[in-house]
Amino acid sequence: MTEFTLIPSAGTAAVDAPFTGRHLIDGTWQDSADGRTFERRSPSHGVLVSRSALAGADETEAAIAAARRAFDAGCWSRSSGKDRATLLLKVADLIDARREEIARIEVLESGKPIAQARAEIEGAADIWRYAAALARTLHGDSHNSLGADMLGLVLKEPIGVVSIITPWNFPFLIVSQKLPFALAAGCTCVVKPSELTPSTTVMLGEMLIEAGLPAGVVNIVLGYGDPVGALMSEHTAVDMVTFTGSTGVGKAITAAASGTLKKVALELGGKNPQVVFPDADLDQAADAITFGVYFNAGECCNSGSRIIVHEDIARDLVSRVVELSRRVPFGDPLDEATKVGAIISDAHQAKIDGYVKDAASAGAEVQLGGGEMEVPGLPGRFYQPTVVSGVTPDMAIAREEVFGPVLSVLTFRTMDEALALANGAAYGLSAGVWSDSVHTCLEFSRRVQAGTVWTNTWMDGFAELPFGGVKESGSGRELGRYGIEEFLEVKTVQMRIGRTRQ
Ligand code: TXE
Repeated sequence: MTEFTLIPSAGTAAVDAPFTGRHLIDGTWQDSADGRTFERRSPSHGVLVSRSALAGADETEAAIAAARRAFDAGCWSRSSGKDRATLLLKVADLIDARREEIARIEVLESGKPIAQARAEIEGAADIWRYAAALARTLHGDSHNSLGADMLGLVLKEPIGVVSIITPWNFPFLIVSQKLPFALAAGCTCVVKPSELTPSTTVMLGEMLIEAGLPAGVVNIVLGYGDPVGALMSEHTAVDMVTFTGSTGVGKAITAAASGTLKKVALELGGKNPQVVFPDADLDQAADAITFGVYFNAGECCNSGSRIIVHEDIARDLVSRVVELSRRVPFGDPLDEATKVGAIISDAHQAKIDGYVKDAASAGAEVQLGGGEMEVPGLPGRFYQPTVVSGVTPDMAIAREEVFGPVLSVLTFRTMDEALALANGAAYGLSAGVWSDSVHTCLEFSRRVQAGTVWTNTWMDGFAELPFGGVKESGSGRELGRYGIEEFLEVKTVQMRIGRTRQ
């Protein structure tokens, strides 16, 4: 038996011509003033996928100024919920119409499998539709029990100009967890996608223009954290920053934003525990654990990368997960059968490998994988499905986000021990519990420190349900009704009625 299931190159890597990305500033597509560009090569196929204009401070300033002018002019910020919803729905239809084109670029820039890219884009269109519905239901409160001659109004108003900074792991989905909600609220925006995956955000800009969005309401700048992201965080004309990415950069953004005390919403990393009790359905748990660790090659803030299993069933569970792991198809992201594609960059591959090697030298046992992997016919970077048992809480692999196809297994004896391990990490994004007992599931759910708890399931997602973390996983919530509340400011109006004196 071969050790892993490999999908060789389907031989269809070709990109007719690299995608050309320009900045969208005040309704027009622009190159950088100095003509500088940056390139992205496919992490799986090595081909040149895109060449994008590289923004400096001047382009970033221009984009922020355009967003400020548009907000203050009121063409969007004072428009009706109905008009906003109509536009968001048009964008959703355009996303559906261009799904294949977006998915292909997403695959080539990120290395993720085509079937997952399609699902991500379908999910994104659904979120645009959900945000459209929210735009029409925005309302505040009225208070008529303040006395006969007083009326209190609580208004919800758009917060203003929002900087949106996104990462490379779900480029189209993550911008769609922020931008439609900001727009539904009436905000104007400056968006910076990751320098590794800029192109599908540019496509989204094209769709916004086609749908009829007024100039300056959404501006897109392409480039690096320094200087673009940093300027978007500190600028006095920006009212809020929403960021998804690493905890380190989240802290840097918070520091940069503190000069103006602007609002910051952060969706950062996770070290998500899944606790498996002895009465769990082990077939179901093993299947979901395998999915949860390899989904998006583990390059996922919700990766279920830390299994905390009762010691009586640990051996059984690990052997089931190892067997399932051997059957997960790794390989060419353009092949329909592939479930796990390439790793985003050489540096990231080395980081993943470092965690596994360090754990092994500290006494953990590598039950499967633990190294780089060749996929026939592809020059890119792939990492083996990896299961590491005998992990202890002091090891870096148990505490830090690996962001790769690597599962760490720890064991426990009691609920208190399981919770101490689960809550022992600095992160608090999501957590899971596997048990047949509703009491066990509820007790764990109430005592675990996490923004989302999955019980007897892992990583379902719904536009209706809020998502975000506690502790070093960030602040604020995306999706659900909370997703739009983040972009709203509360204003209180107190009205004295009639001619009474105070
Ligand atoms: O993210 P960065 P990276 C985690 C994961 C991964 C690690 C590093 O553990 O291994 O982060 O990934 C912009 N001011 N996650 O290096 O650097 C940058 O240009 C403003 C978790 O790619 O955080 C990009 O657009 N912006 C995660 C975005 O920040 C700055 C998703 C994210 O890049 C900036 C991705 C600065 N000073 C990685 N520096 C999740 N939560 O899902 C960089 N940027």
